[in-house]
Amino acid sequence: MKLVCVVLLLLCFYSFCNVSSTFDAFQEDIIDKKCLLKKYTHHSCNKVFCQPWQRCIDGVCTCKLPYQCPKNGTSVCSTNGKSYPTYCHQKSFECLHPEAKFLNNGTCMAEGKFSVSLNYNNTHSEGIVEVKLVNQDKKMFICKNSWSIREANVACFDLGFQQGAFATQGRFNFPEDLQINSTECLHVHCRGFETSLAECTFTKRRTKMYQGLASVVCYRQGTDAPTNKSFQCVNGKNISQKKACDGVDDCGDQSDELCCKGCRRKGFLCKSGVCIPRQHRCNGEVDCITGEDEVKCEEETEILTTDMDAERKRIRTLLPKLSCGVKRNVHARRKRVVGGKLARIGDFPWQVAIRDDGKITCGGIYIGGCWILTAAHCVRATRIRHYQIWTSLLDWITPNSEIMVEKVDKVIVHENYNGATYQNDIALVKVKNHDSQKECELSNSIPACIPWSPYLFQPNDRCIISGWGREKDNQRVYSLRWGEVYLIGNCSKFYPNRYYEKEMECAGTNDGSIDACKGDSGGPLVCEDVNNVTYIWGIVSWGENCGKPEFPGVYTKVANYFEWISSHVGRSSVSQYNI
Ligand code: 4AZ
Repeated sequence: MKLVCVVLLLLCFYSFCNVSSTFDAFQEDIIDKKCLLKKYTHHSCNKVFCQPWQRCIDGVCTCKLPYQCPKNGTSVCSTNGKSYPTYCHQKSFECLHPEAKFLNNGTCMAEGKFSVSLNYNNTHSEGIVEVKLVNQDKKMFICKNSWSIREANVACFDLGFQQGAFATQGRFNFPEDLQINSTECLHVHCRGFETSLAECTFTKRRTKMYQGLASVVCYRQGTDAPTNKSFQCVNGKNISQKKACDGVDDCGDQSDELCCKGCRRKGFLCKSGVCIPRQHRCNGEVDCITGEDEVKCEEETEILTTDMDAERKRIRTLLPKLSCGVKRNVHARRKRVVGGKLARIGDFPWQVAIRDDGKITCGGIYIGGCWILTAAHCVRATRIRHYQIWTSLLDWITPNSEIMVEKVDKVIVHENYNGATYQNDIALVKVKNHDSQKECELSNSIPACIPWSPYLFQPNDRCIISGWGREKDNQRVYSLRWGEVYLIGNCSKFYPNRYYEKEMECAGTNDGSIDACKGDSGGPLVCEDVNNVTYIWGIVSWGENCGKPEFPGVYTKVANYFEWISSHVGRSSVSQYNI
């Protein structure tokens, strides 16, 4: 009997250990270790949207100059004593001069400043949080039940602790009289991007004292040592590994939420590998760069309050929007097909053909203005007089009436294009402007969007290729054809030593039946996001043979060339977001 008990106990213990070790494995598993090496933060626009007072340059959210803000709004006062015409103007000034924080909405008042202090402790870095609001004369406490790491981080930023909070609560001794007198406390809500508690929304609540008041311990360098159970934030703070990928920005720079393969209970996983708070799903503001947190929502949310978060959302709606990737006349959806299908007029309004001495040699993609994107191996700067750009072309044996023919003004081949390895197989073609008075545009054509982040689409996403290239059996094709392909990850296994992950993309089908081929080069591999906006994910570049499953088609990864493209055509004409 005794022996049985011991065995049972051992078994129990063993299975318990097993459970906890699989749990640990799970925790390890949801964090993408390779991604952590990139040190992404809330300023990494490959992963997140920039704030409206910032713009994305070279993958980093950079301060806008105040004049780049929308003019529309009401004035805001800053801690430097100056008034700004809008919240965006103040935040962009603060972005450049961090000491000038937000003070209050409206003009600056002589008296009634906002302040935060930590009390009932001997140190300046921890204590019970007390605030004085601008239009109230007495200091007040904050209700504990409204206090989370998000608010605690903002309070610590406000007090000058750049890594935010270490803990949302500490053990502090209240003076007795305080416990009896305080029947009111402030409820506070922050979004996490704030640099001062003054930007958060406060509401007055009656409280029962035993519910408690908010306190905080701000993080100081060297407060704790990293262990194998801790997660190191990009800002240097250590948090518990359990808090990474839970949708809550514990780090204060979001670095614990940007490299996730899955999210814990409180989080919602964006396709881009970012965990956002579950409450942000269907809240009327797009948080995932891929947009899926705001689709399939039951009802539209309407913002009624006039808090600073609502103001930030309003400023977002005022920023200039690019028009790209949206077709004018979308035909009714057709059944999925295997094998290339004939395109109809308006199906691929960004597709162009490049003619060289009367022969269609390559495809190209209209990106707006006078600009066509194509493969470097398709064009040479010395041959511009031989080229013509044909738009709206369907069949070159029996031309349709919509066709336009443009002459070429300029060819820009990527300076690091390597004809032997096909690295940087990308070029820009500028067509001649007919009317120098007007901005250049290609009538009947619609530009496709340039992806600004390599995280917009993922392996297995369904995308579309199109072109006048040859069939598998090398048969000539006279009409524009298209087919569905899937993005393929880990393509080095098909092309060892020839595939460059950062610069190239592979796409195809399991049986190889759909593929680009000779003559499709320079043409588009496009993918649609959740809002049916079309992005140019790849440019047809190379591949071993055509239609062989063991050799998928290789494309130039356009997202990698966002900066290169915008440096030539101008940032404002290619930035869909983050402008
Ligand atoms: C070519 O020769 C070519 N199967 C383009 C794409 C592919 C192969 C060859 C991909 O232009």
